[in-house]
Order: sequence, then C-alpha cells, then structure tokens
Amino acid sequence: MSALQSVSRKDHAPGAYDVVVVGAGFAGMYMLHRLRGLGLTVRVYEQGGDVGGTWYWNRYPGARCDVESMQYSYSFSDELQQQWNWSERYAPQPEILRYANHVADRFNLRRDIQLNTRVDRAAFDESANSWSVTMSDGKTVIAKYVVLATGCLSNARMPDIKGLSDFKGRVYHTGHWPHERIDFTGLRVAVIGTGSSGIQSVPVIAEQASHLTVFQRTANFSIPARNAPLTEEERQAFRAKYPEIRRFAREVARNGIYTEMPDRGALDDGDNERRAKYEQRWARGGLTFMSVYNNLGLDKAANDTAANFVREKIAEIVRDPQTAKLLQPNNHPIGSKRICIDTDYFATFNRPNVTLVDIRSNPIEEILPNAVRAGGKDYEIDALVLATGFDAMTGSVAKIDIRGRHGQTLNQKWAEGPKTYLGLMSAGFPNLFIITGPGSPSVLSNMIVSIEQHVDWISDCLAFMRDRGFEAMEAEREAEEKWVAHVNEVAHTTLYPQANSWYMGANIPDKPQIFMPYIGGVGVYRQICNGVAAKGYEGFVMIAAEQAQRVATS
Ligand code: N01
Repeated sequence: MSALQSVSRKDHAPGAYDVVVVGAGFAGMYMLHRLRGLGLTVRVYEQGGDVGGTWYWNRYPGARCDVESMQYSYSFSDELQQQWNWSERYAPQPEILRYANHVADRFNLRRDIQLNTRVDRAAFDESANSWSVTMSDGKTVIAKYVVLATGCLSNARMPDIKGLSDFKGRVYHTGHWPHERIDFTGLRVAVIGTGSSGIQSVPVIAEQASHLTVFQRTANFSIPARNAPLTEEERQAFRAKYPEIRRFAREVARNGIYTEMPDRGALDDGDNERRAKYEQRWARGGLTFMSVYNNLGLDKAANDTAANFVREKIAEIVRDPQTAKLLQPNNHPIGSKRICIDTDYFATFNRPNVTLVDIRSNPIEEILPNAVRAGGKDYEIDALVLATGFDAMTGSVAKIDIRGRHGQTLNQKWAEGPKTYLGLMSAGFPNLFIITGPGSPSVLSNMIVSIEQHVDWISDCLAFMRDRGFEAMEAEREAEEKWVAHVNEVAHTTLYPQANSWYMGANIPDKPQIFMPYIGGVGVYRQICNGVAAKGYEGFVMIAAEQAQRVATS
C-alpha cells in the first residue's frame, strides 16, 4: 500500500493529509472538490478572510471581469452553469465573489478550508517523501503533496516612491482594497497607474471625487467593454450552447474564449474592409477585438493597423488634443501588454474635474504629506490610489519559503527566472504542483478554463500514482530545460516580448526579464499535457516507495 493510500483512510493521523492546497480562490476550491472526489484527505489554507482569491482582494471601484461572465465561470458542474444567473455581460466584483461563496457552499467546501492562515514554509522531507508545511499560526502539518493555488496576480506591489509613508491622507492599493465602502465624495484623489485596475477605477472615482489626477507612466490600449445587463433570453441561449462553447474554449481557442476564429491576416484586407471590421469589433467591445485577424500578435505591420485604429478612436473621444495625444499608446504593440477593457475610460478625461499628468516626461519626484510632486509641480490631494500592479506569476510563490531536495529553495532555483516543466512542476521539488504557473498559458487565457485543465490534469495524475503504487513524482531536469526553451522560443516568434510588461517581469526592479506564460494557446497546451499523461507522464520521474528511499539517500 502506498503512503498516499495509507493517509487517505478516514482515520488519518491528525496533522497529516494527502494534499495541502495553498489558496482558496477559483483554483484552490476546484482542486479541493476534485481531490475529495478521489477520496483523498485535503486541507486548504487561505490567507484571506474568505474564499474567492483575486476577487476577495480586488474590491476597488469598477472592478469586474474582462472575460464575459457566462464564460468566466466553472464548467465542471452542468447544474451550476445552468442555474447560476449572471446579471451582466461582465459581472462586477461583488457578484463574482458571491459566486465563489456559492460554489464553496454548494459543494460543501468550507469544512476543509482554513481561512486567515498564510502558508509560510514548505519543506520536502526526502526520507519520508512528504512535505512539512508550516502556517502563520505556527502549526505544522505533513502532506504527501502540496498544490500551489496561489494565483498569478496576488502579490500586490507597493511602488518605491520617496515620501510615500509620509502622506497624511489614506493610501489604497487596488489589489488590496479595504472591505468597507470607500467614498471619495468631495475629496481630491490621485490614481497612480494606468493598467487594467487604473483604467477600470478611474471613471468610477471621477464620478465621486471633487478632483481626480491620474498619473500615467505608460499609456495603455483599451477597448470598450460594452457592458450591459444580460437578459434571460441571452442567458438561455448561452446555456443551450454550453457544450459547444466549453469544448471550443478548451480545445480550439488560443485564449480559452469562445469566439470566431480569424482566417486571415490584417494586411489581406483593403483599408475600407479592415476598418469596417475593426469598427464592428469596437462596437461589440471586449477582448475579442484582438481576434479580428490572425496575425495581430505576430506581425508588426499588421499590428500597427489595429493600434492606429485604437489611437484614432482615442483622438475622437478625448476633446483636448494634448490629453488625447498623451493617452495614445506609442511604445508597445497593441496586445503585447495585457489589453484593457473599459467603461468610459477615455471619455472620463473630458470631465472638468479630471487631470492627466504624464509622469514619463515629468516623473514623480516624491509624495509630500498633502500632495504628489511631479515635474517640479505639486498636485494637492486628500487620498492616493495606487493601481501599480503585482509581482506577477512568481510573486505569491516567492513569498513562501519552499525547500525541495537537498534544502534548495524555489527562490534560489528561480533566481534567474522561473523554471518549470509544463508550468506544473519544477525539478528538485517532488510532489509539488503549481496551478497556472509560469510556463503554462494561465494569464494569457480565460483563467477558469486554464484552472480547470490544470486541476483535472493533477487529479488524474494523483489517481494514476495511487493506482500504480507510486510514492513520489518529479519533473526531469532535461524535460524542464526543453520546456523552458520552448516557452521562450514560442514567445519570441510573437510581438509580446517587445513590451515592458508584467508578463516579462519588467514591472519589478531587478526581476529577471523572461516571458513567463506559455503563448502556444490553451488548445495546443492541453494536447501537450494530455500527450504527456498518455505516455505514462513522459518527462516526469515516477518513484515507487522503495525506490524513493534510494533516491533520498543517494
Ligand atoms: O497592474 P499593471 P494592474 N510609478 O501592472 C504603473 C489583471 N487585471 O493591476 O506600465 C508610476 O497592468 C504602471 O506603469 P508602467 C490583468 O491581467 C484584470 O492594472 O509600468 N507608475 C502601470 O500603468 C492586468 O493586466 C482585470 O509604465 C507605476 C500600472 O502602474 C493585471 O491584473 C482588472 C509605478 C500597473 O499596471 C494587472 O493589472 C484588473 C511607479 N512606481 C487587473 N509602478 C480585469 O478586468 C507601476 N506603475 C479582469
């Protein structure tokens, strides 16, 4: 009997589990559900005060998903997807959080989730082939497997700006927003950062603030969301087509979103036809703007046609020509940074109470107790909103002291950039899985599609190991090196590496600049993962109990 089978009995030792899952967001919750289905004992530790992960923390004004809710939702339970009523095309954060809570209750997940508990340390015990996991409450448990469901955008980054701690008003980070309602009515507010979080929050804050000053370092491409309430007919039409929609999103789409697949490049159409297509997608709104043509991410000349179209739209919307010019992105191809989806972002700069400050040419010098000083000018404010992003993809993992074979830490191993095989495991760290980790499509896709694929793959893998009496599993170094090279090679066939994006780690000083997600597409990636499993987990070493002892002592 394998150790996995022995601890999966009901009378397992206190403090010993088959699996510890870190995080109770969408990944951690579904992981728990699947592992329970295998009859395994599982403990989930969650730092937040409730389930929901990114949707628990990102409560800033205007926060909502940028993939349509009928698709940004679990597909594993047909009853769930048939019964849940999304109210809008892009549900607002409180509704997505309600959905996460509903899932936790509906599948009775809470009894295995310990909230308000951070995992601080995980050390692999080579003699026992298990992990010793220590939490912020000082307790340590033993687990055969650890699954990191820590999210890709969970480690909010505070910018290193002189004087920030001297500011006398309140400071908010969009990724760590307070739970109580924040009312900016009558206040002079500054927003620093114009990524998705800034672009979503600016129009809402502008409606409340007496004055809003937006500090922009890099102008970003943004497409109108065209958000609207969903009618019952629209929901029913979607539900009736769910089998096909979900199949397409998993197997065919590059980004896990059901939409038309482009069959031609941007330069294959004449100017008028191309413009008509962009107009149509602009009117429809949303992320699928980028799939009008099949070469926008690959060919700079093709990309320029889309980028120029959006720049023209900005100039049409924004009345002041100087402000419009500043809002027109000009230092990266469209889509090479995560494209933003907005509601009235550009039009907000027509309001008399909104000012745009270009901090690329006039950098912020310091924060004073009552103002932001940039380009020698003081902008007086009462409240400061930092929409400055995250230490993405690796940041939340790096906060945990993870020690694998021979005491090597994951941070040491990843010092020059994350190294994984398929984004799922890292050599030298047996029985440690990562959900939507670097090296997998993750942030380039509809996250829930990618989460479900990883969770299913890991669950099938654990069942395989149990059925064959394997004790430990580990990525082979050679397979990992080949995969890292492949991820890098595919990225460099695209325009993505041309932007200083968080995909590249470029937003964090001294972080190695490597394109982290796998850009080959979710359908292709799923086939690769399935192929690896079909070949008995090719590229992974599976170790039986006695063998494991030999590896540990060698
Ligand atoms: O963060 P970002 P985000 N001084 O890193 C600026 C997802 N998301 O939270 O570009 C001044 O994109 C920085 O400037 P620059 C989505 O995947 C989804 O907005 O580095 N400025 C940039 O403008 C998204 O991509 C939704 O020059 C500083 C901004 O801050 C990801 O999360 C909603 C600075 C940071 O932009 C991250 O988005 C929200 C400094 N020291 C987020 N440091 C949905 O719609 C940084 N900046 C689902």
